[in-house]
Amino acid sequence: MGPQKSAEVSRITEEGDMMGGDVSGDLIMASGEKKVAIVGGGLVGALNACYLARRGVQVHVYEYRGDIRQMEHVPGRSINLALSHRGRSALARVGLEDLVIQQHGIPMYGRMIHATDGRKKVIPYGKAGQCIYSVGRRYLNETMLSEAETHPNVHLHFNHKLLHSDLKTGHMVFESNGREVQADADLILGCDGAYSAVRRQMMKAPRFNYSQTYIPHGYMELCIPPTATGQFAMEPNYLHIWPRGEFMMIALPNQDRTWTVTLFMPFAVFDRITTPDELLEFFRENYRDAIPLIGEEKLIKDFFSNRASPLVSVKCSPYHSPKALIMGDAAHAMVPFYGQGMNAGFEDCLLLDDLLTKHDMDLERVLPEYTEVRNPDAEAICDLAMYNYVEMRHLVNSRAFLMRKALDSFLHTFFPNSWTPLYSMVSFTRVRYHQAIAHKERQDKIVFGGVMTLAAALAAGVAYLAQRGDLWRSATEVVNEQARLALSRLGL
Ligand code: FAD
Ligand code: EGO
Repeated sequence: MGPQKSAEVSRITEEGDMMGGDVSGDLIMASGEKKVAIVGGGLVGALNACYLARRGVQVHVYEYRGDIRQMEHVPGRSINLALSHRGRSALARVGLEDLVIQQHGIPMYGRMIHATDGRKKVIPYGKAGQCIYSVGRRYLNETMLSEAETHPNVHLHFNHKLLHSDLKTGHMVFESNGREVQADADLILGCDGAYSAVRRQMMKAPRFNYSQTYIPHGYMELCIPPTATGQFAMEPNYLHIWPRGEFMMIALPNQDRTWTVTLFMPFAVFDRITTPDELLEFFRENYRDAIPLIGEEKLIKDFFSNRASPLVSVKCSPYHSPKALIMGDAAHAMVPFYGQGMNAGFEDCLLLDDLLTKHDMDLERVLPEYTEVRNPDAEAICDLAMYNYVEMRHLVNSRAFLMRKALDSFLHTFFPNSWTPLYSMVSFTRVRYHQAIAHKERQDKIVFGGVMTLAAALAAGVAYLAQRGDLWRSATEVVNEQARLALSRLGL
């Protein structure tokens, strides 16, 4: 039996032990002899290991890569991410929130919008002090792996690539350093990312729904170094956005006072930029103020030594097989235009933990309920992310972007209890994603209703004034006067 960290955990395992004798279903993971295999030791797999460790089961994590804690350079995906309320809540339950937020995270209190002419404007997120955090992917992953490893019932197997699996028996075949390694588990948690091998196996089962979409945009990460005096080159406590319609660029701050800049563009546009001159020309036109921050030489060097990466959105269901469950990107990869992929994956871990408690680890109940509860929310956030991708491309300049966000925050300050921007509901609450969409649709109806009511009131007013001839005359005089003034201002 593994260590028991809290009263809550020991209660669960004790109940499990008591039940172990008289409940026959072998999918009840009552004792410490039961084995959970986590495929993938990325963000969601590592957090899941922390969660499962506390239940006293044997946890085996199989990760394709080597141990990132021993690596000098970690190849792969985005360097930093925006961590918001859902992700924080999930870290908090395993005692990691402070380590990540206080020791490492950089608060971002709003977006700083960069116009083409270099002017900048801030629009705060939600209420004063509300913020999201920029965190390093590597720091986060290493912190969770190290926490998981403090439990003697957790075993990390690096350089293990899942090749084959049988999701009915729990049998797995890995490739490790050129050798084939076999393993068995009572439960396989597929946390192996957007190109999941566990999901590929699930797809072979009948009645499995699957859809994937590659968007025309790819992304490339660039870097803004610290200034000569070692400071942040831009105001650090904001998420910087350069909205340019088809070309979007954002920057998030890092602990070492650098910025990770992410450029989103259609692959076709990336492909058109083939020489340093073309690149500088493109930046002068769209991101002039970023050139001195990155540095011309560094911009050229980084752009041409990098290549754009694709962005994929994946929806599927169900998430479970008799002995397996897919979580995180494996179940719901999304385009990154809401900053929620990791947050949603972390919230997955919270839900699984809740259901394991609710059903005393009876997997025959937990797994179907997990699919039933999570699927509508996962698909909702995939949709929201895709919707933002479409909407942000339509906001061709920073003015349009500012207007949209300013209207939302204006309504929020005047009606703090009845008007919550969708971005706030997604980022600062744990309102279920599909309910956040429903709430927004209700709000839109109210606003539309409000506009219509106002129009009706105006029409009624006009009709009333029309009846009272004298008032009508004075009213038309005022209108005429205003019209003359407006025309004279326009020089007509
Ligand atoms: P991954 O992090 O991909 O981990 C999967 C792991 O499984 C990897 O370690 C991999 O090596 C391993 N693996 C794969 N195949 C196998 C195999 N066959 N056998 C064994 N191991 C295997 N989310 C946010 O919340 N906020 C953001 O600001 C944000 N920004 C993003 C920006 C970009 C450009 C992108 C692309 C994504 C962003 N995301 C963001 C989303 C976030 O990166 C993902 O949602 C998150 O990484 C998902 O975690 P995961 O553990 O499910 O998958
Ligand atoms: C009108 C204006 C409608 C990720 C703006 C919708 C996303 C969308 C990629 C930001 C913030 C964390 C992000 C806002 C919108 C991260 C995010 C947003 C990007 C791009 C991102 C916002 C990493 C969309 N949050 N967000 O409201 O500030 O609004 F710009 Cl390209």
